[in-house]
Amino acid sequence: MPKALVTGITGQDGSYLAELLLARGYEVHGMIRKASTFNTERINHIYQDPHDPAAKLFLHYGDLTNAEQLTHLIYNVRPDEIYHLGALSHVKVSFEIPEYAGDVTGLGTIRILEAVRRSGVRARFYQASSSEMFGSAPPPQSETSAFQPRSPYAIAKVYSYWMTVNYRQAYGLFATNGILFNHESPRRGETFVTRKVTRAVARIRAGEQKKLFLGNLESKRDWGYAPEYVEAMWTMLQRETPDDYVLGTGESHSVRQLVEEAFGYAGLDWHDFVEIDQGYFRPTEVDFLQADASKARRVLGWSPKVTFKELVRIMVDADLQSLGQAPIGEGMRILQDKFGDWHQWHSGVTALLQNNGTHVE
Ligand code: NAP
Ligand code: F7E
Repeated sequence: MPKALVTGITGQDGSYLAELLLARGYEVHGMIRKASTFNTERINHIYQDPHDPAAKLFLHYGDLTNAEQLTHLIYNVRPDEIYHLGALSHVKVSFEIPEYAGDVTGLGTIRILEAVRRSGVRARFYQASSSEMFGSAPPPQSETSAFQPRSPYAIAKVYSYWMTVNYRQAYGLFATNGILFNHESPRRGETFVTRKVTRAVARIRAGEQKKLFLGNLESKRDWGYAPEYVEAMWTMLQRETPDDYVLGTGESHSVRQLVEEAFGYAGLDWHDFVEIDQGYFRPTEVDFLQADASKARRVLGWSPKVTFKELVRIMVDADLQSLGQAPIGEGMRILQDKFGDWHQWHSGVTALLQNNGTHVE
């Protein structure tokens, strides 16, 4: 049975990836942080009592700032694959706590790579690189575009990107960068703009919120559907040789278009609800991201199915449902059409896997 170690397992991507790995017969080890409140909401549904002899998911306390613990974990688990997804992932927050962003999102990666090298564990390594690294590079951005990062987060990711390349070249590690453009889902953190908007739409429709305060409406992003991206992470580590790949839809839209689409879907006029708060603007913004993912299409056979409009509908419907409101319904239909089994629609990747003939439970 292959063994995987996932950092950031409690995050959006980590939770979808853990489902996928369990469904593919892996023993999954996840690193979680000690918090005084519960931070395992996204993985509670796959949690297994470790006393159960059939248990395949194991959680370990740790932190990306703690090299000793990371080394201990890698040496003891001896994973075949490491998916390094843990990070301070919020760009705006990285401006507020830049040193911490560098420590976790930058140095956290070298702590893992060093643990792998020193332990002699022959694990394949996936680094969660980001389209934010392209910063002000002109669109469309591909693997050959120059990095022009515009935030402490992006700079820390550039450091991690090059460390991953360096360990591949210097020590022959199977180390791969997935350079992922924005990917979203009903499990997206509530302060990222897509989820902030779709959640507000649902709350306004339910009479629980009156206004939505946003920052820059003009920046453009290439937004895709997260469960499709974690599938490609796995595919990257199954290749014969390590390499770096851009993942994105190739479609780009402004935050303004996102707002129009989400409110419009719910039958609301966004002008009645949205106000601009300068506090949400960033000291330096990334204006225009649009992926050229032709390499991933050619080499990995990966092409995403969910479009921007569909993504917004999936997320608005999910947020309505989570408030106990009736979904408008398009989002559910999209998941059913594209992935089958609409009963599992909120889980997304569960539906994806069932479509492939495997089961999570
Ligand atoms: P996310 O939902 O914010 O999850 C981040 C994960 O990292 C959480 O599990 C978090 O744990 C963990 N973490 C944060 N600080 C940590 C620390 N000091 N020690 C250990 N774990 C820590 O992020 P995501 O959207 O799933 O993204 C996954 C990865 O891909 C991140 O590295 C992100 O930067 C990168 N990425 C994301 C996108 C995207 O559009 N989603 C695109 C490109 C790259 P807690 O739950 O305890 O906070
Ligand atoms: O911002 C604008 C904001 O925070 C998107 C992370 O997963 O993707 C994510 O980073 C855009 C920016 O994501 C608000 O200024 C306007 O232009 O949702 P976001 P991000 O910064 O693109 C990349 C690929 C990652 O790697 C990151 O980890 O929306 N915007 N008003 C706003 N953004 C937020 N958060 N909140 C607002 O009120």
